[in-house]
Amino acid sequence: MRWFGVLLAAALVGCGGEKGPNGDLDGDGLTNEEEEALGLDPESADSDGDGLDDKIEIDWGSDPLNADSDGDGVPDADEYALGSDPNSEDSDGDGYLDAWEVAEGSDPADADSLIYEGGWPYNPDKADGPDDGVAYAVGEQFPRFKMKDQFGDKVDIYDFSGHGKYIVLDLSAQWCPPCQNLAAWLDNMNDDYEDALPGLRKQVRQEEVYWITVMGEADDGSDATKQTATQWYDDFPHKKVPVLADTSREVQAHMQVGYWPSIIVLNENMEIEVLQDDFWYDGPGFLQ
Ligand SMILES: [Ca+2]
Ligand SMILES: [Ca+2]
Ligand SMILES: [Ca+2]
Ligand SMILES: [Ca+2]
Repeated sequence: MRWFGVLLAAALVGCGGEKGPNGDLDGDGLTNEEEEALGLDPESADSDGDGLDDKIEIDWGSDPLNADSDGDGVPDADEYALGSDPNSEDSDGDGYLDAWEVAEGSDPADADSLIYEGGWPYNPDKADGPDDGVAYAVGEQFPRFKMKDQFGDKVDIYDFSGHGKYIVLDLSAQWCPPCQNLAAWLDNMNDDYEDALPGLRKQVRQEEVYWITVMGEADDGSDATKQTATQWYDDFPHKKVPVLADTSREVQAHMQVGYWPSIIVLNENMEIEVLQDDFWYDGPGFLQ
């Protein structure tokens, strides 16, 4: 009966130990049988080589055979470290995609951490614009200004490009009554401009048109500051309108402001479509 004993020992090694179905060749916590059923590599604890062991990915819900489960450009290992959802492009549902938040330094797993506190649009593929000093004429591209808004965020106006929307730039002074009336109309506090600009404020509210207010001067005529933007927002708390402070009067110089408010309409490529005169005297033709 000696031969039988040898066979039995061989069978035990074959069915048990590290190589058997219940074994764990790569020591990752998943049995070889489980790995085979899932199509994983039983000899590699990290089948897709993304830095996360198979068992961790199974428990967490990411795809152990894809280094970027949701294909959003943020690798699973990074999503794990960030605490974001490996199966959602916008983990916290705040409207800013994970990849954008990682690029801009906000927290993709915290809906209170935003690229722009105001929730302004963002364009990850925005082109470079010209510097200040370009011609101020219909068809010319508007310069790429960055200014602080009412929340203290530095806003790149080119983030409003590429969304298929017109952008109304309204350069106002805090002390100027027509500017205040315009802001009040925009925020539904009066109807002063409804005949001249029918339907426009509704389009702004529905984000079919972007409206950006640029504060050119404070209430005493001095340079606008971040405080000027904050005070304007306190007076006219429109949720869709960024209020930017033109602290060094760059935009004012560029727009060659002759009176307040001054208006420019840009298309999605940041080209000037409408100048002030068209806007006020012919109505907002760009809406039709
Ligand atoms: Ca294993
Ligand atoms: Ca992995
Ligand atoms: Ca991802
Ligand atoms: Ca987000």
